[in-house]
Amino acid sequence: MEKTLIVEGMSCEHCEKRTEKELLKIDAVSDAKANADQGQVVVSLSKEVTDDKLAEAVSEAGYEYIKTV
Ligand SMILES: [Cu+2]
Repeated sequence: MEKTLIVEGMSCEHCEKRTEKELLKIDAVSDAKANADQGQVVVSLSKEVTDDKLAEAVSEAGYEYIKTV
């Protein structure tokens, strides 16, 4: 399963890596690909995870989770 997160505040490759790293700490997240230009992160999930949990990781990285599409 894949989810696309809308995230504000990422501006470069460094930001992308920070966000991906935090998301990958979540057990259910098997892959994370952030795109600062588009303000999106695509996460691959091996099992169910709440949007709250994903939002928490984004916030931990220092960026603003807007919504999941
Ligand atoms: Cu950056």
